[in-house]
Amino acid sequence: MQTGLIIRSTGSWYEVRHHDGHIYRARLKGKFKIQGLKVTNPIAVGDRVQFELEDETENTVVITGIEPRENYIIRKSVHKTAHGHILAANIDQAVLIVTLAFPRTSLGFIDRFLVASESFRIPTTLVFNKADILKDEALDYQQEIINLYENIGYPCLETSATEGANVDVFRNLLDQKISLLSGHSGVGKSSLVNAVAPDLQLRTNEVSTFANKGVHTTTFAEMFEIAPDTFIIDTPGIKELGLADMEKEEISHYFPEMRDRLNQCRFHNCLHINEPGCAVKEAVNEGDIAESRYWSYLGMVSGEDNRK
Ligand SMILES: Nc1nc2c(ncn2[C@@H]2O[C@H](COP(=O)(O)OP(=O)(O)OP(=O)(O)O)[C@@H](O)[C@H]2O)c(=O)[nH]1
Ligand SMILES: [Mg+2]
Ligand SMILES: [Zn+2]
Repeated sequence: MQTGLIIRSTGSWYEVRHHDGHIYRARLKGKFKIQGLKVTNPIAVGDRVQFELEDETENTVVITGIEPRENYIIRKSVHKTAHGHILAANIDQAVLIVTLAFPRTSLGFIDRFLVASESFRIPTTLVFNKADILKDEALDYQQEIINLYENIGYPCLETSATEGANVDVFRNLLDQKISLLSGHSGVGKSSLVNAVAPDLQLRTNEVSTFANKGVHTTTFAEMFEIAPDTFIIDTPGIKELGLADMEKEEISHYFPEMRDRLNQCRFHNCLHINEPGCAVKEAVNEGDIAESRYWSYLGMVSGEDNRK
């Protein structure tokens, strides 16, 4: 028996990477069910599996078992609503690439992403790219935003892919990890990856073209090894992560600065909207919770779709 990492999935076939780097085509052995989780796909990209060699000349193996997952991103299945679809598993971190201009990433979008990654228990770093095109005031504003998120506990990094600024820090951030790379189209995801892994150039461009064709992208994630044991998942369908069936009461638990104050609210089921004795609202009034974060929160509680 051998063990490996699922790096690609097409639904019926998988690609599994053995520790020595060899990649096999893999399929599941007969009936394969994971206890207690209603999903349409039992195995996803990022899963660590056990397998047995099936046919050496054909390079095929049979997956016989799966290791417990540290985390996973799940979506409601398009076909069976009672089931979920696992997009990726065992993600060490999410890296959200943003630009405050050209194109503008809104704070609402950042906050939605952070709430989703909190809910999936995936630590997240914010990368502010295109630092080279920001002038004085815009740079000051960016610094304010960075302070805001660092105070909450999210590491932030300013980069310029074109000028090579902090590209080495970005490389270290990814080193020996499985990272979910996300961000709006045009923020510079491919440029940053190409800056740290020039050999991969062609491949990342291919990802983009593939992505633009749509259809399969939301369903099947792909993982790229950009350096030894360093993987990125660059799958357009999971850029937004989504707030999978979150209850209203749950949302503030995924704002760390609100979570810290929840037990100080007068009512245990406080939604922090207009209840008396609300510690969250008080903190907003005192300036201890950023107004922009509170606005994002209200938008999410009211079910507003803020994907811009
Ligand atoms: N000035 C400046 N331009 C950048 C920087 N990074 C990327 N760009 C430019 O921004 C444009 C988009 O970059 P991409 O790397 O293709 O963006 P992407 O996030 O991969 O976009 P999608 O693949 O569509 O999701 C390209 O013209 C890049 O040259 C940067 O740091 N500074
Ligand atoms: Mg790209
Ligand atoms: Zn409250």
